[in-house]
Amino acid sequence: MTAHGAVTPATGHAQRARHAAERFAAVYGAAPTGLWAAPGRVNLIGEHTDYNDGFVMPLALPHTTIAAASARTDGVLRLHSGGVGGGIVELRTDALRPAPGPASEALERSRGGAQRSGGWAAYPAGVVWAMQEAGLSVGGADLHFESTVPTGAGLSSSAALEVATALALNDLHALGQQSQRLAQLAQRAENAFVGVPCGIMDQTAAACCTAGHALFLDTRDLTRRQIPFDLAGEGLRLLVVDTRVQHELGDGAYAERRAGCERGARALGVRALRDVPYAHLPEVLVELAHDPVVQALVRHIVTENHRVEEVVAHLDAGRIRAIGPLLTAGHASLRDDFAISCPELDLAVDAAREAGALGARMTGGGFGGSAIVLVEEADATEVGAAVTEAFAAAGHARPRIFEAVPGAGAHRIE
Ligand code: GAF
Repeated sequence: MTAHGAVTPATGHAQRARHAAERFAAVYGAAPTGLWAAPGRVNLIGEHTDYNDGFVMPLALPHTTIAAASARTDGVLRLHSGGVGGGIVELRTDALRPAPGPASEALERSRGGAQRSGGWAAYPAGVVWAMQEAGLSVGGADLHFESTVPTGAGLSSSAALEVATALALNDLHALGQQSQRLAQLAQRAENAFVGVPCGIMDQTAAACCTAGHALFLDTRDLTRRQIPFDLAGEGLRLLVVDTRVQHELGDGAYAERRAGCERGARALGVRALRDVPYAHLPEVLVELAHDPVVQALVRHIVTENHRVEEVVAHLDAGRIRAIGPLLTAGHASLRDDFAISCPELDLAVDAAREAGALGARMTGGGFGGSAIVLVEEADATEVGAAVTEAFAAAGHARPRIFEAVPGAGAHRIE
């Protein structure tokens, strides 16, 4: 892929860890107690189903956020990022307060306006707040972050930051929480402290994925199954096309879709849209004919849950190639019914398909961000080139294209 699209370097983990430790020492004046990493993700199938109690199937990227950290016992939380300028953000753990509105406002309020910084620090600060709210004692910490997860690309850089923080604090303060519980605390931080009404998929992916697998998650009861996803062994590649159209979950459109789904569930008298059987979809759509917007949202969620189940069945039977058309159908549903695609995502999918991809779809929250493309290994370079050329011809910024190899979930590095 090097000839046609920039490949984001996701390798050099040991080198990055060493660098993070050195930067921590330079910032805080002593070596960190440990280093933890949490990955970004792509979602193979099951989009916007996680706040409808439905099914999702993310896989971890090799791109990670590394947290170098040491415990403190004086109630002080210090945060520093290698990727964002602005120095150390210093907060008191007992003064953290959730607030509605954008992350930066919540953070500003929680620290009494003492220092200014971007909104990024609200994510780790929110994790500390969520842990304390859950009765866990976090006496303070010094944290330094380094990340290779692209931001604003729909690849869950926020969840990687939250989960790296959660895992570091869990170990440093011996909190004894399991990975799924850490994911829930991270989601709570994002929902209540940062103010983004996301589901549980991204944090669970960051905390619980395993290398070589896609994670089949039932977001209602949080049962998980690791499904082998050996692309290389099958002679396949999964490409990620970052359109460079920045996506932003906090801008209202995500919350609007979520509210629409909840309206649909209420109208149908079910707890969540997950409870609408696929077989009943025709009658359900007639019942919702008076509200075409909600009708389309419901159609997406019900068919998408069904697509996840079909993908699982194919993967269980060893038919990886057969999932291609389901990915493409998922994109059409997100574009036409859920209305969260954009011209760049549609072009990435169409150009990849025309160049011979087995299937392609947008991944993540939508309104920009990234697409995934399932392709024969032998066609990968050509398909990547076709997408890049189509973007150039349409006058779009050059996309960043790289390969997704299912990586490990959050773990301690040393
Ligand atoms: C974003 C959210 F954070 C997830 O919870 C999920 O809803 C996803 O969009 C759409 O599937 O990544």
